Amino acid sequence: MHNVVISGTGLYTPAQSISNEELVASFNAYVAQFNADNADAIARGEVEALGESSVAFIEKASGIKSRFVIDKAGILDPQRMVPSIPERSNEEWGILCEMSVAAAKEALQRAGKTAADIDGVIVACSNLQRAYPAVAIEVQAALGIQGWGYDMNVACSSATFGIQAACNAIQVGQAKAILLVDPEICTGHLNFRDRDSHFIFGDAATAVILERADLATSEHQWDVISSKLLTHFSNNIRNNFGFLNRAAGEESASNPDKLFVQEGRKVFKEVCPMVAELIGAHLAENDLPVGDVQRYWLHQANLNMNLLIIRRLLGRDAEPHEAPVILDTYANTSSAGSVIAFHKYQDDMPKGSLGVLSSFGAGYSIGSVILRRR
Ligand code: CO8
Repeated sequence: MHNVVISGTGLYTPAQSISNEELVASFNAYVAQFNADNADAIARGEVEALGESSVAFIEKASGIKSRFVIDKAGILDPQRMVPSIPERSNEEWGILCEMSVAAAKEALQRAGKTAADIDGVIVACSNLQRAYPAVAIEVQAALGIQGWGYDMNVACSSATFGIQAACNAIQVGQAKAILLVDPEICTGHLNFRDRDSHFIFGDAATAVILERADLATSEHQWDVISSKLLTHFSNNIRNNFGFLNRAAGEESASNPDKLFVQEGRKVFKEVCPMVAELIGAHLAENDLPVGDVQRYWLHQANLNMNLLIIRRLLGRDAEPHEAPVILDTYANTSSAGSVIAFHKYQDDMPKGSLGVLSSFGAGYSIGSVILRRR
């Protein structure tokens, strides 16, 4: 069995960003129009008036202040409230591929590797642009990587599950180095007319180079000590978009459940203890006291969730450097979130430092990866 290291990470951040103030102004313009258009029906009690969104609520309930997006204008247009991302010809690289390549180039550069060193590409994310060919094979072609590529989806936990898949292939000698990318256009499957969730997500892509420890040369190496995964079925976060929608009739196709839907409170209550328990058990299995971990790069869905998870783990509040926050400016970028935190908050840590990268989300799915700086 070969030892595996993460030797480089990369990040693609879209150029445009939407503040809570801008998002709420657009949402409330939509609400005013809806309530005016339906005034009579609302007065008769046939239609429920929509309530306004609020900047103060969003920040208090989630910790999110802004989010990066691929297309700001389409989202903020109260007549549209959907990003405008024109279809590309089959001869052009797709947008998920483009984001992946941008993140991958930084990861390769930090790892001191070129495309020729990579044996396989895994694209792991919440929503894929198409059924086939795999986005991973497109990324492979765009970067000139030999070997193989495949796509996988474990919602917000796609990155940690992808890390375990890459580790497995490297450990048994099927690959020397693997590029894992997590391109997330969450705004493409978010219902911006839903007050409960319109503020939650943003767009980004991350990349991770995993390779055999004895071949790694970069200054940014982290031993993958162990990974632990858990899934537990729940209907509390769903997206029923799929290839059978057109077979189910028009009524089904127009159901909002073809976009992201959740029971946010239930998710909060159920997932936090599961995550704290899994990370605690994972560290114990590896004879590592919780107090030895210098940093937790947690999934970035909700600030209050992360504070609670750390409190359960440590028995006290986290110092800011122990559980870095990026969701204030990125919002929830699904599988990219914990990797963005890792990418931005790792270089200050001395050799020997211990950290845990953890994801959690739909499924439910939870991943924990224990890392030590080399
Ligand atoms: N403005 C003002 N008021 C609001 C708003 C708003 N925008 N939204 C809701 N309210 C109101 C509610 O109507 C409610 O009013 P009332 O008490 O009268 O009924 C009140 O505020 C409180 O609402 P909630 O109880 O819902 O508020 P919470 O404090 O629970 O906060 C959160 C809501 C932020 C959603 C919180 O529950 C949360 O973060 N939960 C966990 C979410 C989470 O982590 N989900 C994971 C999903 S991501 C994933 O796994 C993969 C998805 C793949 C990507 C999908 C991309 C689109």
